[in-house]
Amino acid sequence: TRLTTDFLSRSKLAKNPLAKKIFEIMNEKETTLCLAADLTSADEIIKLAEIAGPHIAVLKIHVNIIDDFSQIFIKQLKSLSLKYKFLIMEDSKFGDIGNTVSHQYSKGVYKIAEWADLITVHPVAGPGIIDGLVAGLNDISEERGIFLVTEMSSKGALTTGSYIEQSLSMGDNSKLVVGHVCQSDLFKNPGMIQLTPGVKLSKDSDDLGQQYNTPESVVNCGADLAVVGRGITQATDKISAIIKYKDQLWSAYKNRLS
Ligand code: 5FU
Repeated sequence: TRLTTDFLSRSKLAKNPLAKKIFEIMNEKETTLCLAADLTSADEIIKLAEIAGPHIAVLKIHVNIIDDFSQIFIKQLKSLSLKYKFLIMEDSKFGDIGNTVSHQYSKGVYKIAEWADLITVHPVAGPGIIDGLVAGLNDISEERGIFLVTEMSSKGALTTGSYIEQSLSMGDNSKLVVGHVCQSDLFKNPGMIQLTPGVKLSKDSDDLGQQYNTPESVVNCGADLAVVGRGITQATDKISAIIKYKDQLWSAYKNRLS
């Protein structure tokens, strides 16, 4: 089954080339950590990426919270991603009709399609949203992948029942989809990746609806990649926090295999 198959074997079952690459990076660097660098200063993100780089598989940002976004920032981030071998995810959570998302993906100030290896997408608009994103990749030659936001981590999320079922089947029908953002073991396909946010060393919540589970419990609930944000960004000793999360996640993955 998906949860007991190792990443290297699963890399061979992935249909999307970037899904394959994520499995290979996790296997090689022995990390399933996706760092949510939710900082509003470009320099702060670059500084964090510089120390986290060797220990993460993916660096996730929200580009529209950065006060001083520039193409120089993108260049710096891109060069760190090559130096340390991690992928860049822009957590846009696209959610509009196909025509609109095709523009949001490739145009505007950010031109996300040009630099984000991975993006997130709400399936709420139906399969046309994926067609729109594919259209947005017209001029892009690099491999790209999307995660469908199938189940959210926050309290009272509306992502339940048949919404989840339909999101899973949207994922099965598109080669662009590398996996699902979700909280539980919802799918069987070992070539797809479960990305799970809401991870902290202790089970906890914030004041705005976020709900946290421990590294061990999210991995047992199927997480392949685990998203950690404030658990790291708000730690006084960031490198120790990074390594702590990385190690706990990796040993939980190893235990899951046996
Ligand atoms: F799709 C989702 C979700 O269901 N929950 C999330 O928390 C995405 N996220 C993102 O993961 C959120 O936008 C943050 O960037 C990150 C979690 O950050 P935290 O600081 O670890 O709570």
